[in-house]
Amino acid sequence: MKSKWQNKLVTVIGLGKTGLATINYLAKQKASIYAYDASDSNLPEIQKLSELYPGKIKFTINQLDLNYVKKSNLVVTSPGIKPNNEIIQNCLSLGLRVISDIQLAFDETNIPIIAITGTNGKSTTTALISHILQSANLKAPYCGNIGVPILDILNEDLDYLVVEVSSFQLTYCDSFKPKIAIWLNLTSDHLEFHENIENYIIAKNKLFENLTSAEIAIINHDDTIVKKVPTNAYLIPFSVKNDLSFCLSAIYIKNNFICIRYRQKNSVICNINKISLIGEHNLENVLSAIACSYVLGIKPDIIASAVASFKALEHRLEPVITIKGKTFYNDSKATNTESTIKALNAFSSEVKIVLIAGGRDKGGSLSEFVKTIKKKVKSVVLIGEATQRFRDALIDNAYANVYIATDLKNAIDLANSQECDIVLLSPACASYDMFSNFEERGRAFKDIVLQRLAK
Ligand code: UMA
Ligand code: ADP
Repeated sequence: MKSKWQNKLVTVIGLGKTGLATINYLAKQKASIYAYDASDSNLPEIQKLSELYPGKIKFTINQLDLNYVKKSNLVVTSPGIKPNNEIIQNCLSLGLRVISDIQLAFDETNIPIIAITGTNGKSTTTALISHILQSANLKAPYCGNIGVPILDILNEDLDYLVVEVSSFQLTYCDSFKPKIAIWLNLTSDHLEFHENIENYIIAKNKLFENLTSAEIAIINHDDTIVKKVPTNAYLIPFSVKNDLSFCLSAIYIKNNFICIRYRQKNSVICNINKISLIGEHNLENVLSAIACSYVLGIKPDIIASAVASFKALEHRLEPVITIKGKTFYNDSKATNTESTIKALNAFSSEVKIVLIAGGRDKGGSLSEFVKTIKKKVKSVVLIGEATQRFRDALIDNAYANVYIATDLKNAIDLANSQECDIVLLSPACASYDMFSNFEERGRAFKDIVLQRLAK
């Protein structure tokens, strides 16, 4: 059978996970590909693909060949390429459609999509929804920004695609219309990409702009920006703070029970003490995941037991080990101050916490961060490029218990030498000054703790 991609040329920008999955998907459908990357770090992978699809793939490194771009029917860009990048600007001025892999997948499939976005909590919520749906025997794998490119699993026979969607990917969407869209929260982040918070909000809004009353938007009623999202979707607000029983449809907590009301039907799902994840922030994730599963017809008892059996993802407030009364937590995924604040607030004020923070500074305001540290943290050990600014912010606000470490090993030793109940790695920073990503940082933390201390 002739593929609709036969005799079509697609330009793919970026040869990381997204670019490679896009090329593999399109080349399999007989498209011709022109691929470009500024660096040669994934050269072996693209060479392998070229051998797999002989004559189909042309690529250049660090030197864009505009002749190929001009002849292209479509441009698929990786999410890490900024909108003001000269290449993107060139493609747009040539009148080319520039889209993300998420938009391409949407164009290509009839599998219903559940899309999850937000500054924090996306991966946890995405994995939890997939876990609940799979507990109900549905084929609903997670994919997207969580680390599994959507195009890698598109050809499988599935009931749902549970897709974590970043603001970067949304920037390059035009007609994306999931069946259910979830927006968890919005705080200042990713300004290096969006330049200002207004652009960041515009990107998030794109998830909702094509929805009609036939689609569902599950949105955080407690977040002043999220609750104002312009959309025609059928709304299901969620709240961990307010009783929303007055709404036509909503999910909320009453007397410690999770209650849902959906199109006039009311159900109680479970007591919040049955949830395995800790912290109020995770309650937001759980409410949105329950609402999503409920509207898809999953029975409350199945939802309740799936929520109870779900384990925290690696690097998200992940308990590592308890040694001599001290529990070590790996929260390496906390790459902004907001998520570190949430992590600290997940513990009672009675426990003594030593916080290991720092890394590549994202430059945002530190005032709430410092306030929370003053309330909840016995001492702070700082690492990485952020050390000086974080130290100054703490000392200037009369918080003196600050230690400066030379590296992560030294930070763990300094933290371990103090009397406390919890040692929490929750950096509030990106990892790129010392590690290749947050996963490597989290694994290094766990390895050092287990090797040096757990003897
Ligand atoms: N590149 C260029 N020019 C540039 C920038 C990058 O050529 O100006 C090239 C790089 O040399 C590299 C490739 O582009 O070879 C990397 O592309 P990418 O940064 O888009 O990364 P991918 O490997 O395709 O991974 C992306 C997501 N990365 C980003 O959004 C930065 C992954 O999310 C996602 O898991 C993956 O697609 C699969 O969908 C990571 C992430 O950090 C975890 N996301 C951000 C976050 O969660 O905060 C949004
Ligand atoms: P994302 O995929 O959006 O980065 P994750 O689920 O991986 O989200 O969690 C990232 C970090 O954010 C974790 O360190 C966690 O402590 C924190 N976090 C998780 N859910 C929320 C939430 N709803 N609000 C604020 N912070 C959260």
